[in-house]
Amino acid sequence: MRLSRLCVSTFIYLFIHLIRALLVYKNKEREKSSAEARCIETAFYEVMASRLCLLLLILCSLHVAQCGLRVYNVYARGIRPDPGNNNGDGYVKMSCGPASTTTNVVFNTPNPNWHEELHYSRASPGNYLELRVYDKDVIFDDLLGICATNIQKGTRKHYCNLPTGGYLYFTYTLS
Ligand SMILES: [Ca+2]
Ligand SMILES: [Ca+2]
Repeated sequence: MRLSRLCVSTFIYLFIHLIRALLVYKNKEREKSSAEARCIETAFYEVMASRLCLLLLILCSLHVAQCGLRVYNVYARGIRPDPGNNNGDGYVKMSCGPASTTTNVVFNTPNPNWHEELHYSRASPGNYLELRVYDKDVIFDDLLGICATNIQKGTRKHYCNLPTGGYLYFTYTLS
């Protein structure tokens, strides 16, 4: 919310300066000769270019500042989706607040690595992060376990023991 207000304030600031520069240019143009007007026009465009550079820099810094929550390096070891079957077809549903994502299915392995990430720019400390591990099947997928935590600032590694066997590992960063 604070960053959004800053962004709006930045746009208002730049807009006011743009209008002011335009008015100054128009007034000067009326008063001066054509040669002088060209100089003013050049100066005007230089000022506008510098303002645009400033705007781009601010937008880039806002984008970096809003990275929020990132969940990554998600993998499992030793999952056992069916009795007597050590290989699984695992995938993970990750969610935090309104943000959610589902990984691809990694077929026929008890040790899947998932490369998908969950991003949530509005996350804050204490938010509930949940990862559900499934085994893909023909009709009904099996829920192998749920791994959940209330997120805290910084980078943290987590793992959970899955009830059907094996472990789920993941890392998250909350900035
Ligand atoms: Ca199964
Ligand atoms: Ca399966």
